[in-house]
Amino acid sequence: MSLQDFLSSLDSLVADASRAFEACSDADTLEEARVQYLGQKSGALRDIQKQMGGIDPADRKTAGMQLNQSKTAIQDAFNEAKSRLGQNEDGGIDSTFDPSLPGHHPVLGHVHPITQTIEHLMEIMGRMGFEAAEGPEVEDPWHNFVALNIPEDHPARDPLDNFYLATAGKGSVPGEEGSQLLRSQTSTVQIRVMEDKQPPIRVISLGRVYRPDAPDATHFPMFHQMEGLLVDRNVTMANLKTVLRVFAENYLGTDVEIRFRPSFFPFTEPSVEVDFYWNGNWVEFGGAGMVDPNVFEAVGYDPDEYSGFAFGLGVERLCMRRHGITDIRDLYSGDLRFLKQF
Ligand code: FA5
Repeated sequence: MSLQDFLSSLDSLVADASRAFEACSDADTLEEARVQYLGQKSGALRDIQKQMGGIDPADRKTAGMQLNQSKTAIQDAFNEAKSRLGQNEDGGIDSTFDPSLPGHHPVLGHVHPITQTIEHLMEIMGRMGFEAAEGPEVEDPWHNFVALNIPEDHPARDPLDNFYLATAGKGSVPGEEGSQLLRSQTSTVQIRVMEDKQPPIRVISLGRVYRPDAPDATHFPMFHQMEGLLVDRNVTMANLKTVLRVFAENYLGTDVEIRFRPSFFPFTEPSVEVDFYWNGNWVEFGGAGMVDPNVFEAVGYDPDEYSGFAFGLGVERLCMRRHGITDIRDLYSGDLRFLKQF
């Protein structure tokens, strides 16, 4: 055989073998291809090698060198195909995979404890037939004060006790018509619901409220309330007390002690404040009462026909007692070591 023929059969063998290895899609066919081209006994490379004896001795050195190069090229093509199929040269699993290493646990965030609390409260109230309603956080004085029977000169409307938004022109005077503020209570949603719907009504509304309160262990300038409103015929204070008690026992446990204290809110009459007992102290967690007839009139309901109760509870304080959190500021510190516990 001439050197020329020998070299060109090597070239075509390298090309054929590379193509064959590339086409393999699993370990078995790759192994068959390996035997076909690189097999020690009857592989194609071996067959060509056997023809070395027929080559002019002067050309044998060149032929031998080319044979070695071709063998390396075929071997490389095989290795490449093998690693593509996820195996190493030993036929085992990819050598970069170490099954003894600990598993990879991506750090996933989770739902904030206050959001978890909101979902839990909605679920408990939902079982008592209360549907969720929503209202905006940026409000007008009508919904935050006027319709709630809070008169012009009431201290609750003081610009120092509210976050009024800076507005130009009409409404630039805080508290006047056209001005806007971050709602200071979710009672605004009572008005929006009653403006929209006729009784019977049984809603809750959970959301953020804002007050320029100095932060301490139980106060934060932004916090959440759960408002409740039930309007129907012949609603009584006993209904209100029962709903709040059932709610508290469901959320805080049947052994929770709660008490109702007489209080005053412009939009309820009579009014109460509700406390739970915790670590030797009574802690206020909400206000409540029978809807004031003036509020019914503001939304166009007949106060002689309908009666109702309303309540507004502090979501943070409920969450704190349930989870044993003693400082509200921890909830908003953004400290992951704290938040990860929930
Ligand atoms: C009200 O906001 C009334 N709207 C509640 C109400 C609704 C009364 C319906 C009658 C009928 P008060 O200002 O007391 O009430 O707030 C209610 C609850 O919000 C408090 O009991 C407390 O749990 C929570 N709260 C008040 N201020 C803060 C604050 N700065 N940080 C955290 N929680 C607060």
